Amino acid sequence: MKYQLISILVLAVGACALEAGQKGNPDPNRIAAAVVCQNVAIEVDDYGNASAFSIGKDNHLSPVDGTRQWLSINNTPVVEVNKANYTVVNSVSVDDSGCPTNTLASSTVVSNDGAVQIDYSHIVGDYGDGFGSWFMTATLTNLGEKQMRVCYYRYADIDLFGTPDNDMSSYTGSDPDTLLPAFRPMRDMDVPDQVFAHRTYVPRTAWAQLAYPALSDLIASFKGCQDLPRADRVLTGDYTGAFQYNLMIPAGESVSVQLEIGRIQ
Ligand SMILES: [Ca+2]
Ligand SMILES: [Ca+2]
Repeated sequence: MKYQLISILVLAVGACALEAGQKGNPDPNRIAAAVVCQNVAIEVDDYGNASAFSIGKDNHLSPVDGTRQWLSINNTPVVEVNKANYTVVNSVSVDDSGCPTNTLASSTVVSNDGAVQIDYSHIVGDYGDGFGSWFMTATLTNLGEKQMRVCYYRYADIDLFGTPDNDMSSYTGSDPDTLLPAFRPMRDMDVPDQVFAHRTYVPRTAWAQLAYPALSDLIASFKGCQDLPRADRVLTGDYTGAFQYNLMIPAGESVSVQLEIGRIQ
C-alpha cells in the first residue's frame, strides 16, 4: 500500500515537471525575433533564417516566404541547418540601437557532430520611400583538427508583394550597380519599384533559380557536394533562388558569407 502511494506521487511530480518543461522551453525552431530599423522589419530565427520581411510604412510587402541552408562537409550528403541537426549555443538576440549600419541581431549554432559552428549576424537598412534591405552574414568555423571542405547552399523563397505566383526573375551575372553576383526577382521589369535584389557579397561557386519546390527538393537530394545547375531565370510560378559556396576552411579557422535581399532602386 505504501509503495503504491509513493508510485502515484512520483508519477504526479513527473507529470508536473513535464508540463513546466514544455511551457518553459518552447520549440527552438519557432523562436523568431523581430528586427526593426525604421520602416524595415524582418523576423529571424536562431538558425539565421528569415520568416518574414516587410518594407515601408504600409507594411504591404512581405517578400521572404522563407530561407533555408544546407551544408555538405567533405563530400558527405547535405544536412540542413535546423533544429534536428544543429544545437543552439546562443539564441537570437536583438539590439536595434545600431540601426541602420551595425549588427542588429545575432545567434550561434553548432552542428550536432561538433564539426562546424555558424555565427549569424543581421543588419536591416531603410533607404526610404519603401526601399530597404536585409544583410545576413554567416561565419562558418571549422571546429575540427583537419582542413574541411564545406559546400554551403543558401536558399531563399521570395514572394514579391506577398503573393507566391507570377513572379519573374533574371540572372544578370553581376548586379549593374555593385558588380556583385545577383538575382533580380521582379514583378514587372519595366517598373523599377517592382524589382528586388537577391545578391551575394562573396564569390559563389554555382547558383540556380527555379520555381518552388524544384530547387529545395534538388538541394535536399544531394548525396555530396553537387553543383547547382546554373539555371538562370524563372518566368512563371513561385520564384526561389540559391547560391552555392565551395569553401576550404583550415582547422580552427573561419570563412564568412554575406547575402542581401532587398527592394532596391
Ligand atoms: Ca513561396
Ligand atoms: Ca517565391
